[in-house]
Amino acid sequence: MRCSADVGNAAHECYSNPDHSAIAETVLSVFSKMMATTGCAGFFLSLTLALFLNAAPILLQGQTDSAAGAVIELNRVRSSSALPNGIDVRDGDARMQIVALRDNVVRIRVSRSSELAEDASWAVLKEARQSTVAVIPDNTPNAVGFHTQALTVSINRQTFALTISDRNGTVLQKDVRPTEFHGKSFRVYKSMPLDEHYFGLGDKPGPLDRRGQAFTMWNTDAYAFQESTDPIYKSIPYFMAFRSGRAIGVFLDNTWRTSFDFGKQSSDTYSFGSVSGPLDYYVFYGPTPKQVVETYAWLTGTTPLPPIWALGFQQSRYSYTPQARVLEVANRFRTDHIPADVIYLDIDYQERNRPFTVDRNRFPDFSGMIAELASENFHVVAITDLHIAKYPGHGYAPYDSGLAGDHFVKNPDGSIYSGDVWPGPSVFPDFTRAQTREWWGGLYQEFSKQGVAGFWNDMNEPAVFKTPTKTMPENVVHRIDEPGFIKRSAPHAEIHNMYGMQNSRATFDGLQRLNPDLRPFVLTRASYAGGQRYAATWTGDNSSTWNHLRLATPMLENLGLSGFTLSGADVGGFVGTPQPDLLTKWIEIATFQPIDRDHTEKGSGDQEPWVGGAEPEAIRKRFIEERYRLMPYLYTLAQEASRTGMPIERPLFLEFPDAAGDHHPIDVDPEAAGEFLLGPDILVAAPPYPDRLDTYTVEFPSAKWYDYWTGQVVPKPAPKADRDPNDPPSSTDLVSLTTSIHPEIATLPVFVRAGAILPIAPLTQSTNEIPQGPLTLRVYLGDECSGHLYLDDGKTYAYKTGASLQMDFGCEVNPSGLRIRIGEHKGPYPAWWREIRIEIYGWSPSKRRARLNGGNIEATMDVSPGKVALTIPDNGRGEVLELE
Ligand code: MIG
Repeated sequence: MRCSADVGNAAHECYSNPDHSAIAETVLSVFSKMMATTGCAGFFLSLTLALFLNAAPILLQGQTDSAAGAVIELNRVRSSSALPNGIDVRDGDARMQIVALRDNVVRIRVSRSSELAEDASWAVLKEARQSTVAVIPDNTPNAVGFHTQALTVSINRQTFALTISDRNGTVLQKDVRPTEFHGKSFRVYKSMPLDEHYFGLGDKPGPLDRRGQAFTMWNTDAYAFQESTDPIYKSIPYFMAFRSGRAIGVFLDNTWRTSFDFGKQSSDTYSFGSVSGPLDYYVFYGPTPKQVVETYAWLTGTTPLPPIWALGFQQSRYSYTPQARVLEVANRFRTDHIPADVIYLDIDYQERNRPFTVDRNRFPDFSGMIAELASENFHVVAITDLHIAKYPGHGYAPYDSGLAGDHFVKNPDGSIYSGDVWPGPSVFPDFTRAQTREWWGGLYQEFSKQGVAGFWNDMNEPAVFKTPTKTMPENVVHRIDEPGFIKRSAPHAEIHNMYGMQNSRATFDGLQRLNPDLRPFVLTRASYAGGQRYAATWTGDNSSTWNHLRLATPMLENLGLSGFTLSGADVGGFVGTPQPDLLTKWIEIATFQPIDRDHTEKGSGDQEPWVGGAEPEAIRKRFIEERYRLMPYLYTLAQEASRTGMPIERPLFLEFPDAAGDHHPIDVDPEAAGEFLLGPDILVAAPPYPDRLDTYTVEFPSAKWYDYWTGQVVPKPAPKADRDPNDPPSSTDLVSLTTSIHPEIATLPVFVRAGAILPIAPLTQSTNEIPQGPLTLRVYLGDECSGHLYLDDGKTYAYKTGASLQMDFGCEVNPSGLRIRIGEHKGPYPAWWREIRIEIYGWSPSKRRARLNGGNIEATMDVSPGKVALTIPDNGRGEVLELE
């Protein structure tokens, strides 16, 4: 085994470990590592595969399930029965049940035995799982199946191959090999068309498109992860396949160690499988990628509307201490007039790293400090790791009450499992018990009373020190005691990937109980599909390198497509100290990303926006200010995300699936690398390699865009004179607009879609401040235009009972001029403005005449090349402004 030292070590360990399932898992993990290791000779992979296929059943012997060890393939339909909402098909004991939840959503459950696995899920909402739609059975000599209004599902009688097509017969997904079970493990193989692209799987590093790579889902503390590191912190076994303008979603709802291969093992096949647990997956059809995003949100939920301060600038480090330093950093933002909303307390505020304690030496007046920060409009987010110090007999309440309530996970012999983490020997809450989550939530009472605004759940993979697996043994016993689930115990191997999700759920629910009026803010590192319902997330311990700045964009885009709409990467990088230019560029780009949090590790140099002198500080300040001006737009996006699951940061193909003539996702073009969208309207065209000073080309996903900073229309490029009509078209020939950028440290190219209306606020230093002055609407003329605004108190749940304000905006150009419609104030929440300043780009008046609601007005039109501006009153009843 020369391929990888890792593999050798793991194999060595597995033979000295007497636990059978652990051995099988290690073999599988070796297998998936092999699959993920580049540079391995293909023959060696197949050798390992063969080895695995033969070895696994033997290694699995001794498990209680009688089917363990058996190799089962589903390769012939022996019987089938139609269901009102689907079909049940058998091959011997093996069984496949497919039901339609909606016309465009099917759920596929396969079992080696006639019993299907328990119908319960940590990810998929009950209402979605229980939703049904009537289907029409199809029965031909070759196939059995059914169709809905949107999909045809057919299973070949001779081969058991499942094909899902749209109603025009376009194949969306197709088995290429029989589904197989080896003992408890299974794998499903689908055909992989040449022009299909794969997105999602959370924030796994690497290119946006997952094609050509293989991935393992096993939540891992991946300090200093790199572009090829897999797995990292989260497991989101969900992807979107996009081909020729059509998208499907595929979600494998299995919390065990799962793996996905997009053509790495075999270039015409993608596959997914697990070491154990149910074969239970959902396939859903768009056709647009947005519809797929919405359906995934229907299945697994959305990120709830966050407090607005979570969208402000956040400053963190490992760790700000003592108390005076925390205040000093916060004060510097105010004296330098750099807007900011949040400051973080990392583990060193605690006494000996014991969660839910405060080190009184370093923080002599903790609640006084919180109050002082609050008076300066700073919100404090405190870390509360899940590991509870094993510290009996000292009145450490989290340990004492957890022990009394039997809240900790156990070893197979019934003793409490203990592992070493920051506090030293620690015990771990059994978050899959509803009562344990309730107990955990109660631990926040004191901090919550003191006014700590948000909480940070780190290390919840869970990370454990002094063990080669970096986590707890896979046979540690968890208990599932949960409405909707059969009460039972479960090995860590089953719980591991959603342990962090349940940790953040316990935190979120607990905070809601403690403060029913306030929206909690929880930041989690580990999670599973559906975890977006409880927490925002960040991408973990990245590095202060230009390459990591580049990597953050596809990571956040894929997280967004995977349900996590509120996410960020440590700005400036966690590991190491960024050069001033790197920090500057990172702050520029992160200005347009959902969570904007500067964070760094212990021992690194300072990384606040002022580091490096007045010149870089001024640039960074300018960008952070821009984020605050954009707050109405950002918050409106967060509200949209909470309703529909639409990400805040979006790949181009999500908004423009047909951007290229051949309908490929233009994000994969080298000319679009580095680009992303903030919402539907703002295109950030960061350099593909942000450290390079070479001129680069920006490819636009549609024909007309404006420069965000100047308001000027992006000029059409001159046709290429040297273009030989016989040359095959390059990717940039397939799109209608490109531009050339000379990168500079002080600037970031940002563009606005023609037809957008952006709501902009006067600058504030924190989201607590009420903006003073008019709301600005920037109208970027297109064939038509529209925009939307959502506003509420930014903190409470009053919006749920109607206390919000929504407005729609529109415009039309007609022969006599331009007509701008400002919608009425929908909802009673009071606007902070009395006037609206309208800035129109891409239009010039002929008569400089303005009429408001049919009457002439006196407003002065401020006319400059390409821009017209005027201010009008907004009484909330809706306005029509006509300009000539
Ligand atoms: O083992 O709390 O990813 O953001 O600063 C390191 C200290 C523990 C890892 C987190 C990082 C945090 C750090 N934590």
